Amino acid sequence: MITLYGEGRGFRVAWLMEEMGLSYRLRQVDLLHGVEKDTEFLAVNPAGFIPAIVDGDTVMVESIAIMEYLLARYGPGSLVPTPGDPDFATYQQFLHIGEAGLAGPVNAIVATKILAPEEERQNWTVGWARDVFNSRLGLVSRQLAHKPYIAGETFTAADISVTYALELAQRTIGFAPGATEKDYIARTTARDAYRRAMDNCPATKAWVAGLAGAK
Ligand SMILES: N[C@@H](CCC(=O)N[C@@H](CS)C(=O)NCC(=O)O)C(=O)O
Repeated sequence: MITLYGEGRGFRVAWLMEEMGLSYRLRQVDLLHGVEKDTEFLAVNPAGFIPAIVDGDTVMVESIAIMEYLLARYGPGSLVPTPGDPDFATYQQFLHIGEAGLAGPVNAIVATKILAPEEERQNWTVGWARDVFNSRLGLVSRQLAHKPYIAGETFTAADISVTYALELAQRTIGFAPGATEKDYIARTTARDAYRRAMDNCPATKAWVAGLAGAK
């Protein structure tokens, strides 16, 4: 049984495990209240960020790396194109752009806009992070203009990475998806595995419901 520590980007990992039919349990981590006293979690990830997993003797952090580990160790089924597939390079590229080019810059914007002291909220770095997000989003949009999924004709783990990032941006920095991205998000989030992951991630579910109610 795999233990997943924390929601947030842990949602990517839960969604992947649902797609793969792996059994896991979610161990909540509250980053905002008392994480410094959560000795069990800090023993797993002394750096104190989520997600992390424990799988037997294996302990890991970094959502995309965890996904690659699970796919290599227990899969990948149809979730990764084979290295000889013409879509493989595109798959690999967008798997990482989902975090390095999209969700990563969102973190910088959220931290500054929401967490920084009032007088430090307007700064050059926020504009830069938004430009990084937008330029990588351009690559996503260009791909989705002629393909239903981010690596091509079929759903892959890269769609989990990118969908999570787009939803995070919608929920936190006011990203308004165009028609193509909206259709894409509707397509990927209609999957049963997404719904099951959402049901297993109560904090994410409550957060999303709260945002919907606030509109
Ligand atoms: N690149 C990391 C980012 C992890 C990350 O930013 N996690 C957030 C929650 S989703 C967090 O733990 N933030 C608090 C911190 O970094 O100390 C990943 O993909 O796992």
